[in-house]
Amino acid sequence: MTVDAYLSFGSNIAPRFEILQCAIEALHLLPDSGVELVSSIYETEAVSPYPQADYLNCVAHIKTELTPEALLTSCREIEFSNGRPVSRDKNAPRTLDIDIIFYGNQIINATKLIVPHPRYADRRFVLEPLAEIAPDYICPDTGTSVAHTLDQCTDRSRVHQFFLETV
Ligand code: PH2
Ligand code: MG
Ligand code: MG
Repeated sequence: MTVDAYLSFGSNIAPRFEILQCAIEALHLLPDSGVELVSSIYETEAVSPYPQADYLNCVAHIKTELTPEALLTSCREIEFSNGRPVSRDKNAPRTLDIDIIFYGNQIINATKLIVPHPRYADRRFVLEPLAEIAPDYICPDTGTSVAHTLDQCTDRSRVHQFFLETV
């Protein structure tokens, strides 16, 4: 069975841009999966209890035959091969974080994996790139569209499209 899954990528440790590029390249090598669309990259203010560097964030739409658990394992492998420490403080800066936002219309409440992501609707850094590539996608937990969820989002932290400076 092929499932549409949406993944969120974030990095706020240098070299942020190259790390996201590597992660998207690795995504193309996922077994039994294909990359459908990748959003623009956004520079975003860290949502954090204490100040930390701005993130780069993006979202990808894949079609996959991997189970949610296998997809999570593959995402962890991509995180680790991009320098993510095995354990660290929950709110610490990160070289690479990959979160499964949606896995088809499935609602998963396992110890290791909660999907839809428990905080996606409160995070502009997830919703802006998601709305760029999938505004009409129906969020399986609420039955409303991504565009509407973004419209209702009260997170006012800074999110804007990131362009590389050209010389
Ligand atoms: N990830 C977090 C916590 N805060 N803030 C931004 N802007 N972008 C993120 O990816 C992010 C965050 C936890 O995973
Ligand atoms: Mg995260
Ligand atoms: Mg994560």
